[in-house]
Amino acid sequence: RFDGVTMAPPDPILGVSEAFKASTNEKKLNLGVGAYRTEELQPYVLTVVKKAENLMLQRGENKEYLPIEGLAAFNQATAELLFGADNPVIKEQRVATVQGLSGTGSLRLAAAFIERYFPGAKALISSPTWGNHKNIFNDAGVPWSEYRYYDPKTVGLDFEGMIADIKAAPEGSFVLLHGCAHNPTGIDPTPDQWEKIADVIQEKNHIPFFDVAYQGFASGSLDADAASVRLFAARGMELLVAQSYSKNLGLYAERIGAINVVLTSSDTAVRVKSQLKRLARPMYSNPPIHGAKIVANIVGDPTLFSEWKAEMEMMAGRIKNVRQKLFDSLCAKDKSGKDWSFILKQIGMFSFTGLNKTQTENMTNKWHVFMTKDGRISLAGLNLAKCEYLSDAIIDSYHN
Ligand code: PLP
Ligand code: TYF
Repeated sequence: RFDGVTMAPPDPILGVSEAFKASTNEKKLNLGVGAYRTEELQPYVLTVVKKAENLMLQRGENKEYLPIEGLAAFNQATAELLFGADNPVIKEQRVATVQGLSGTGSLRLAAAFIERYFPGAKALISSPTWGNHKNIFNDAGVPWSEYRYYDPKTVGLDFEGMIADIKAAPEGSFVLLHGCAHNPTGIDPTPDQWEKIADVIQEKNHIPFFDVAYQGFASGSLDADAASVRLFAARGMELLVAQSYSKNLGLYAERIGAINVVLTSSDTAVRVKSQLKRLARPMYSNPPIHGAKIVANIVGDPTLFSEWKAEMEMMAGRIKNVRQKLFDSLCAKDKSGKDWSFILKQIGMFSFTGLNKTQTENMTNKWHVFMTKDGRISLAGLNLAKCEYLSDAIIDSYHN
């Protein structure tokens, strides 16, 4: 009776890792998935995470079910990291926070909430965006459309287009924004542009919906990377924020994150939280405890907290170093006069190279550089030693 089931297409990002594994070429380089690697190109478990896990073992912490909303100490810590502990939204208890199954699960829970309480409301997503955003809204039954974001001519932000499309959307749309380090482009609005985006969203009675997957990982500073979200919260707006600890704490497989809804009263926050729990219960009952305890233990201990910040700066710093080296190497080798400065202007673990589909195929087929077809490369999968090789591959692919 299952004979009619057709083959599902592979995930365009995770499929790249499969192709990489299958390659036998010794020069192969995996710049597909956004996962941090050391300078030796190995996965990295943060020292501070190991310390927190040891502490948990020593204390003999149990593995009883968490409540539906997750670990209370985690929920408190995660909202405070995002908004700052002395933010009025925290002080006035105007945030409904529910622990989610990392960024993806938190986005999905929020999408289910939108579908239930704002039926027919549209989500607006950037063009391009992280591929899973479309899947999430499709599966939740939330209609979506795109707003202009990337301008191929400048390899920068199409700010005019973005503003025009947000303005043209039906009132009360949910505008999905990347809090920092836009995936896949690495292009973020300036503080001034964020203010203007907030202006149009307010004008149109839209609801901002932030996806924060890289707090602290983009610039190395937790506060700097939360500036966009805080700017909106300071205007007294209602907004949603999905958080992930996959990148900034390297907890990819622990599935730890949260959904935060900022409301105008603590009373509404209590009711919204109760409905988020109602949606979570039939989907997965309650979230996993391990990652939540790691985060709560690290943030709750001043020594561990500062160790985390140092390791995060180290990771962000390594990515900035390869970014610089790749730029230097491209400038030194390329004789065409092409302006490569966009590489230095981009933020976070990704660089959008502007390579088209045929050119990315040349990258993979001829040079064994595995990357997504949209021209994105993950600098987290690059080390200083391979920058020259990569720049040869990019120059060859551009001019072929
Ligand atoms: N949103 C964006 C923009 C991402 O890049 C990612 C992946 O890192 C996520 C959400 C969610 O990832 P996870 O489900 O591992 O937290
Ligand atoms: O964009 C990336 O590479 C990361 C990791 O289904 C990722 O966000 C990619 C695909 C996916 C889940 C996570």
